[in-house]
Amino acid sequence: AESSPRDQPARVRIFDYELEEAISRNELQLYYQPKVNLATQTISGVEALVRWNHPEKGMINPDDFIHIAEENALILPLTLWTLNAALRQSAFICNRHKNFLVAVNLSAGILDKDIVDLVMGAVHTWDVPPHQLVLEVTENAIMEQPETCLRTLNQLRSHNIILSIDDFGTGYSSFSYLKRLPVQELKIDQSFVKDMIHNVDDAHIVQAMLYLGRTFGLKVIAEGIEDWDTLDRLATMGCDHGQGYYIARPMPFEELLEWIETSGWADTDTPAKRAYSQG
Ligand code: G
Ligand code: MN
Repeated sequence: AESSPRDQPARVRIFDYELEEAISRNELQLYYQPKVNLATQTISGVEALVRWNHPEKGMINPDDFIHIAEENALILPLTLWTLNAALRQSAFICNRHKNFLVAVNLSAGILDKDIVDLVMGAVHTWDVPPHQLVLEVTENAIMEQPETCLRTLNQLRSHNIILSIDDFGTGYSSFSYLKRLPVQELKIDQSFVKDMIHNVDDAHIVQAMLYLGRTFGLKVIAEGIEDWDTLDRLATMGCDHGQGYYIARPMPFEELLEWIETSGWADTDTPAKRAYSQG
């Protein structure tokens, strides 16, 4: 592939050859962001988010390099690295806490049939029950090749993998496809959550998504919760699950272990240590 700078903000310019080396040089690192149950005040799992610890350019977020990986056939190795690292690190938590879910993002373009064996191989290798792995897929990824994706998602589902629609509400999917998707979770995109306290339209959209999710029997999770008011409003609206900076920022695995022990969000097996705090 041609090695040219992409449309990057001036701050970070990434070259595709660098990304190829990043995997072999072990420059990638996983950060974990907790997903919590707002109703029971417990941690329900984590979303694994890849970061690139670039030797000169510092810590780079996935938004700045995932699209390069997608354009350069690096997305499969990158995704497999992420999947395996996430399962390897969290396997013991999953085995200790049977309700703990580990989520990994799947990009467009890798939802073909080969991914099923790769995913099942990974859960076997790391001894994580398939029903504790969540794969997050965006609507747009699915809509690029709906028939292929549908077949693949059905196969993953037949192996008890949990499937989640990421960034829900921002894509181009039609309800006729949504109806056919074998998903268990719907993630309300953070763009609707961020201002829902002040923007009535956003609040109505969130409410409608909650209704839609409930009707289809899906677990609905709101992403991008950045303050107490939003968290409280969501809980009042009947949104049982949340994720966002107010609860916790993405963090390295060692910090996650400490967070599970010390945060107000109790682990999955013990009663809540304290009520919501406004601090
Ligand atoms: O779309 P997806 O669920 O994969 O998005 C996760 C991204 O959103 C991560 O990059 C994460 O750092 C970011 N994120 C998570 N919580 C918040 C939040 O509360 N506010 C903002 N602005 N970004 C968030
Ligand atoms: Mn996601």
